[in-house]
Amino acid sequence: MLLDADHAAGSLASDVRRGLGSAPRTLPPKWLYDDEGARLFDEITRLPEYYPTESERRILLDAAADVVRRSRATTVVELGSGTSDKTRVLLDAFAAAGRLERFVPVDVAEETLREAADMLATRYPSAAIEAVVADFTLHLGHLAGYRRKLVAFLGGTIGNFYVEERGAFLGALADSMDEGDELLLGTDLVKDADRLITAYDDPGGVTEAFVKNSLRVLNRELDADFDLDAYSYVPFWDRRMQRMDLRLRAEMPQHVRVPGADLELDLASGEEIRIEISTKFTEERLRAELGAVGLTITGWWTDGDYALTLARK
Ligand code: AVJ
Repeated sequence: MLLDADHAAGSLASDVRRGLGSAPRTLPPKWLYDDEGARLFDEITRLPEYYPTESERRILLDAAADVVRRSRATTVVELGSGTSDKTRVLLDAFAAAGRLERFVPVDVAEETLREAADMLATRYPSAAIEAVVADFTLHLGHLAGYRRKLVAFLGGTIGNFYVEERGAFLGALADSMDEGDELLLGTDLVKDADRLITAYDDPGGVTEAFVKNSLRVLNRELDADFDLDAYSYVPFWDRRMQRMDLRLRAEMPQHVRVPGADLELDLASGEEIRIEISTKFTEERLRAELGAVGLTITGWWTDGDYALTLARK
């Protein structure tokens, strides 16, 4: 199942029309990850202030053998696999137990996926590597064909969904699972607001550049004329919703043309566009949300900052 460039461009235009044309103005975060965005995010993961990547890596190293012991899966599916860097720890553990029959990395970035698939085929010669180019927010149904699977969704990406999207996503994911199939989910945890804000507002401004790059994507892909210097970066902790809320604020009135989305915008001085949210979880909330779609927690590993959850249908 391959997505072509037109499909991607079409959904950018409609996402932008829907998101920027509504109040409050928003933009779906998946459009943050063009080549430059992916490079900036990679830089974020190496910032000392941004703890989640390193936390998850350490937890996974610690827990991988345990995950395999508790799991019944012989197929591992990874949503948003990218280079499958961290996943190798998990795959190594499955392979060491003689349980890795198949690995299915799913990602929108076709080139990255091809390179990863070649590397993985060499590393796990006895496993079938079946890369799928797909937007996992739209095409979960395809996964239903895989039996005895563990679906890994790492990196805390689930935190980017709005609460109703998250419910729909988890519901669709559970629908694609058989009885006994499992989910391995990486989530960042609720913690002290200062640490959260620092993680999303590094002094070197890498996160700000990453968030502002979204406007550059619109300028390039949709011929928009956003003046990046007219916006300031406004990250804050939304205590009620338990999420980081990352916005850009127009510091003076802006008239913006977005011909590729057939849209013109008038932003008032001080008006904000929400670019990304990053929801933080508690064990209770995860238990409730997973339980609501028929998934039961069977494993929980944490360093207090970040958690890996294993859940079974
Ligand atoms: C890749 C979605 C997990 O929410 O922490 C990092 C993205 N945005 N800094 C996150 C991100 C700004 C990141 N995720």
